[in-house]
Amino acid sequence: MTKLTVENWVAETAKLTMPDEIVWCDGSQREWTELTELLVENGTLIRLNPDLRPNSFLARTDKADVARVEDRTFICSAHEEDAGPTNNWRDPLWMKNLLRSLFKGSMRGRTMYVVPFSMGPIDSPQARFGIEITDSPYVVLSMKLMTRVSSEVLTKIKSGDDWVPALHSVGAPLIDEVGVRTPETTWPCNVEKYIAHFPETNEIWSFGSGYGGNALLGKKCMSLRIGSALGRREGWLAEHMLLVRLTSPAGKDFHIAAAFPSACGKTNLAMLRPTLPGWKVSTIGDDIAWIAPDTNGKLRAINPEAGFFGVAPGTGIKTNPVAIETIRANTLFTNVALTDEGDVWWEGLTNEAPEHLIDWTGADWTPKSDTPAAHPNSRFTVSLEQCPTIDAAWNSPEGVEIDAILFGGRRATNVPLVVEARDWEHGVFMGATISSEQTAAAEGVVGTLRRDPFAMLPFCGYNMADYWQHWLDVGLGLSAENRPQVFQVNWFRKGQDGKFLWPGFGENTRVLEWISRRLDGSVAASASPIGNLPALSDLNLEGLTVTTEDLDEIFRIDRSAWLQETNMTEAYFNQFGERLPAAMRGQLEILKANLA
Ligand code: GTP
Ligand code: SPV
Ligand code: MN
Repeated sequence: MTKLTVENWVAETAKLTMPDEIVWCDGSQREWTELTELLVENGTLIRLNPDLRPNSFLARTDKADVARVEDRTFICSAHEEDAGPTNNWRDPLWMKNLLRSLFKGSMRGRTMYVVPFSMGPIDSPQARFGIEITDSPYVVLSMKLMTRVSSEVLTKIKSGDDWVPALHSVGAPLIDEVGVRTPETTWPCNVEKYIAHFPETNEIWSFGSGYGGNALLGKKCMSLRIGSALGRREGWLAEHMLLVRLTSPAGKDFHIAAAFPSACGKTNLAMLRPTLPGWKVSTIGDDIAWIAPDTNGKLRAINPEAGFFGVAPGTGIKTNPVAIETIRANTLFTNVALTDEGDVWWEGLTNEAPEHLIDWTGADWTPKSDTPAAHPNSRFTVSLEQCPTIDAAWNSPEGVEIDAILFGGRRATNVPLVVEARDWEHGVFMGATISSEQTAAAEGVVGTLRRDPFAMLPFCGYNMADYWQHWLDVGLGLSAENRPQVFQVNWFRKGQDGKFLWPGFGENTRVLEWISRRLDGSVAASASPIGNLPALSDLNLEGLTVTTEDLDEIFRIDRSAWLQETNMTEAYFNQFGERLPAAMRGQLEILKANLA
């Protein structure tokens, strides 16, 4: 089979989608200026007050295009079992046929942009290249912030490097089949949406949405769904994880990767400002990590992204001062509120809301309004370089060696603040059994508890049970002393009054400190049915105002509730049939026996 060339693919796609014009992008400042001016002119972007927020813009989406659409996300492998019971599956040929009919003429009257990008530093052995074709200038701008867009990528591809074709259309042609023009809207999209992945041929086709993970195809589509399938074939891991360096007062470094479901605290932990004196956290990534065994026999990770697509609500000076500084300028905001001074606002930015705002839908808003001013999934898009705590290694081709892996989620009950896995197998079991209360990051009912194994439920490009086996294999391929230690954390446990028991944010340093002491072996832990727990006296609680009753509650293990949870886990595991790794069933039996 001859390799698809970029030129052929672009020509074929143009023939199918029929744009007015083709523009090859290079991620330059000139391109940024041209496209922002274009979008300000047609009303898609509002330029924020340059005195308050230089070179920054606000986009308001269509009210029905505000989050990832998991129901409309498909894994198209030849065999349905290879997508597994947690993914929506379609036959690849069937899906391609359907997509061809949808993409036919879908760019009429529009410009088709060709965006060459690298996930990872271009010279990294772990980097992967992609080309996104899109008819959305908003997507082009976002890709510039989120990835490394460069014509150097085209040169690399021409010299033979692999690449992922990623095709995107908002599905809103400006001219119909008979040549009649329709007026442009500020957020073109289509009610019919398809986010389709072909993991066996490394292709992505996305139709109908202009929002986030649906449209910025380097992110979830390539770096996680296609990436995870690639990683399985090639012996590495593509993960929904933040990546940080924790430095102790003595100057010892620990590299930590952490998987929490969408809107469960990755960006916040990645930018944590420690409340304990002498400790330091520096940011490498906030959403995705690519992890591979290195020549030292350890796991080494890079952040394939170059920007943050962060949740705005809840981001304030008290909770995340580092983010506030990061977004001071050169930021693209989506679905936040606009102040009368021409700046942005969202719930949690300040304690008190301004007297008057324009909300995310474009309507007048006052503190008396009964809807939020910013959409709960409103976001900021900004380059990693602007982060004041950015780590020196963020752009290094080699990445960093991982010392610890954390799993977490939003759990009002049951799951303690921190618990350590007994060993790798137990750690994989912890990852596989994560459940979390649904957030606004995806369409669906907020607050319902759902399983989100490894925080990868919406992002695993193949059968989840095979993914667990792959995790077992990768870890067991390392020597015991080289395996990262695994922990489960939960910042979200609530008391009887419905309030969070743990202050979270910067105070999470206290948990990181205990973890680092477990890593260097300077503190003991006590065995419990669910794993190793800290002695309260080993947690540094100096200066913290949490009551002893609340602390007890944060660590309380309710055996009957846990037994109930094991029954749910069993039912959950059963859907994977024969493909469930024996080690996972074994771990479940151990847990049951421990609880009995
Ligand atoms: P995605 O970008 O969707 O993958 O989300 P994320 O995992 O990066 O989540 P993020 O850090 O943006 O946090 C989501 C929400 O959780 C925000 O509203 C935060 O304010 C809130 N949050 C983060 N950390 C904590 C914490 O330690 N305690 C509490 N109570 N809330 C937190
Ligand atoms: C998530 O939902 O996990 C995100 C936002 O990081 S999106 O890019 O839209 O997927
Ligand atoms: Mn995410």
